[in-house]
Amino acid sequence: MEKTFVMVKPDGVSRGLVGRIVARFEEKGFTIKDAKLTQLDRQLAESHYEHLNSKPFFGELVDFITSGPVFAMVLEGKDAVQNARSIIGATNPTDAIAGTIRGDYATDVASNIIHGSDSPENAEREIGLYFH
Ligand code: RTP
Repeated sequence: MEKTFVMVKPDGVSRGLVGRIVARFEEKGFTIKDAKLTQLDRQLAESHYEHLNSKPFFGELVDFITSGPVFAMVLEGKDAVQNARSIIGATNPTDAIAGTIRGDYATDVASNIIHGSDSPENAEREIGLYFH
């Protein structure tokens, strides 16, 4: 069984979507191995998104992700990384099909409700950043 890291971003938490989002992963067959509500400091946000630190939107991204609590989870299941990305939907909600979390709940790439690791290696890295 593979593990992945999934995080409801501040917009998803403030809109009261945590329960519905967790339910989608449970219904799909994932097991919750760990979870917590937490607020990111800038250092953790910059580490998490360091692959984007040359992008023009990096400052806004860090401001946004540290603007309120997030709900971080470790989920386990078969092909967990890929299956979670399928449930989450495309990064830009405009491209995310209905039935995915971003397709159903988001309209803007800068506030797209949820993060999911994009590879098993990054899942391991992100689980280490948030749960240690
Ligand atoms: P995430 O890491 O949040 O799951 O997103 P992702 O893999 O689907 O996409 P990634 O390329 O890693 O981008 C990380 C987050 O940066 C924000 N973003 N903003 N303003 C913009 O043009 C822009 N582009 C990306 C998104 O919130 C994206 O989820």
